[in-house]
Amino acid sequence: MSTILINDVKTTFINTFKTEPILIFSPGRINIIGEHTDYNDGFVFPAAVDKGIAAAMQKSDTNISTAYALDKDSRIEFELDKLRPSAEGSWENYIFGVVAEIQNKNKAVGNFNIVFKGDIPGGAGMSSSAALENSVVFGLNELFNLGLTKHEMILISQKAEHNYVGVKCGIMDQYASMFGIKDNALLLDCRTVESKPYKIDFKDHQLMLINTNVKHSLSDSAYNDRRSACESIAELLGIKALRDATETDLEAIKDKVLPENYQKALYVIQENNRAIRASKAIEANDLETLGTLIFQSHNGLQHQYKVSCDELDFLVDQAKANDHVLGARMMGGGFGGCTINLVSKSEAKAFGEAASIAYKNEFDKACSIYFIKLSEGTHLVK
Ligand code: GAF
Repeated sequence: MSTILINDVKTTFINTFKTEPILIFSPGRINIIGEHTDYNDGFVFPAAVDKGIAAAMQKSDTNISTAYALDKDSRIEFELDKLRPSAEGSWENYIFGVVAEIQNKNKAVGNFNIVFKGDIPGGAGMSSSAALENSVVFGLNELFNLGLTKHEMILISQKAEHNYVGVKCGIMDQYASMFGIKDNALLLDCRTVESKPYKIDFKDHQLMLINTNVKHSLSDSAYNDRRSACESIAELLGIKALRDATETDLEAIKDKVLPENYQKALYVIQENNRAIRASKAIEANDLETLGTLIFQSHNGLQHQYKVSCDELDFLVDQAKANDHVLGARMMGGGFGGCTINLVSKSEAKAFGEAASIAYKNEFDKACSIYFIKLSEGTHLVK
């Protein structure tokens, strides 16, 4: 967690609202494997990181609430009884959505002020949105003694995303951001919404992210389309979610579904299995197998689920061509953002530099390298 971020939001809050705020840090996340499995009730393997959103919040004694996005230097005032979604893509939807979903649970939220700032670049696929939603619900729970459990809070954040942002996301991002444990990744069962922590110490290997610094448009609608394709195949199979299907089940209805949707469902079933196998590989300290599963995950996301893009594929190809990288894949919703790489510690810097040069030559733009630390979930900063 960056103390600079915390100090920035605190100072701005005090200068603007002339009162002492509570301070919250809410992290973004990585995901080792298990992509697009969460809304299929499947398994994912995320971890909270040391980058995220810092928020300063306090009750307001006026009839107006104010939200101040310090990164964008953008401020908005709003009335709590008149909340509705702003235009698509507006940052305030994350805040309005959380407040509205708390109200829907018949919990009384009073007026409040918030200043927030983050160090996850938008579109990186590291869940800056879940981090923001969680910071707001966590802060409001504190300020107004709402008595919400962390599980209730993440469901509020998820609904905010569904109903105010318009992305029918699963629960992975909100869960990882809220429940993160330092130095651990969480094997999360998205049906029970319970997780098992795995201490991550890859000895002479480490995880490294490379951000393509691109986010292709239409990613939200493509995401929602994928989700409904999965749901309709589950319905056809007569099961609650694709998590309950085997490849044999799917084979039996192959001629009843479009070939592209068959491939998508097959990807989900296989990826769910990969997430479980990856947890076993980590338990056995078998990094070769983990790396192979990670490469296979990308292959499925690229060719079967079709949520990758040229920039991501290029970076994964760079990883494949480098003997010091055991696995690499796109991470998050797709169509841009980061690759996650399992790379030898001694060669990580050199690989990052070589991939950056190659990327610049190919696309005439820069990628960014992040070395992350697995960190604690959403918390108050004293
Ligand atoms: C996005 C969503 F928000 C998650 O719920 C998850 O589906 C992910 O894409 C893909 O695994 O981050």
